[in-house]
Amino acid sequence: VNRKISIILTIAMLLTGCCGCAKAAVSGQSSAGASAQEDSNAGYITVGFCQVGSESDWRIACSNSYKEEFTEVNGYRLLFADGEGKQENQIKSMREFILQDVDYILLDPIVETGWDAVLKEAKSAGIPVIICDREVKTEEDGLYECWIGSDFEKEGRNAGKWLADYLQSKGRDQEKINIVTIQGTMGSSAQLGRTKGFGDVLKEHANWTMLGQESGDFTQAKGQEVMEDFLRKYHDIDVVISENDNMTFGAVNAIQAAGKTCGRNGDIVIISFDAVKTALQSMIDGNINADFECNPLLAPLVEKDIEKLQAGESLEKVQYIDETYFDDTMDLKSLITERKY
Ligand code: GYE
Repeated sequence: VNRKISIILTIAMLLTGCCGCAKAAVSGQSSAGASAQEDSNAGYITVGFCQVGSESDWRIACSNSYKEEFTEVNGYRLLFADGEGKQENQIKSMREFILQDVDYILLDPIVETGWDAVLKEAKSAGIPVIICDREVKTEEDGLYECWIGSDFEKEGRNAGKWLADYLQSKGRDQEKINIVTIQGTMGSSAQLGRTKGFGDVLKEHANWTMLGQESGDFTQAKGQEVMEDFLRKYHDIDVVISENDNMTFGAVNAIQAAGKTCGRNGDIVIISFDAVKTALQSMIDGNINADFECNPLLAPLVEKDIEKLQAGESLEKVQYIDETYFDDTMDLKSLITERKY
């Protein structure tokens, strides 16, 4: 059976590979095809967006933000490429966008490294690239116009500071505190920054111990598995740092299934990141103690940057967006009704 499946997969891969080549050949060589495409795009700004995937509520809100902003009514044609969590898919769609000669490429990079070659290709094709949400680390400067997103390290630091204040308010600041971290996708800016920021505060507290750090890849299912593993290995967990809300939902399930409690008045303190509506509702329900906001509604800001580039203006190379945090001492009910994500 396995052999049959692998034959089918190989055939499927060959077929998709061939379709990819055929498509590339059409948009790259057939001048008739290219000009037909240009005509249909006339008057619109074409934007190719390389999205990470659909791993979390945050990500869905982020994708919707682009689909709502880059509409024909607003003067855009949006080409949306879902990377399905794989950098190679994102690189492939960037190359397709280059061949299609889009006006702009927007890249939300899954991980920070490995982009130099394709960014150079976009640059030599004269296509400006805007990096959004997660960051890239390139060997050379000037391979993209700007980066716009969250200060992940600050989010992690703020989570650490919040924990210190919280423990103090409970008279537990001298107690031995055991912590575990469910990390996001390894090598992504959101994981690197949040781990580093919290880790810096951890170093300042000799009575805090990091028992374990494992990746739950930003999904609920994997977050749950990682938490189950932690609960098997460690019997005295005081705090869970979960690097996004969906992994937190999984962690809460695992904790409850193990017969333990978490959140307000619970055995385990839960600190999360993103602060999507469902997580704030879970905080109201008493399962999460604090949540550090990460704003997914980036598209309107990216659109402003494109307007500036269109007008020949220059951009700030690094653009942070404002963010806050929520904890279970706040009145969240009214906030939830107004919140867009
Ligand atoms: O925290 C997580 C998502 O890159 C900030 O990716 C984003 C992160 C977000 O899957 O939920």
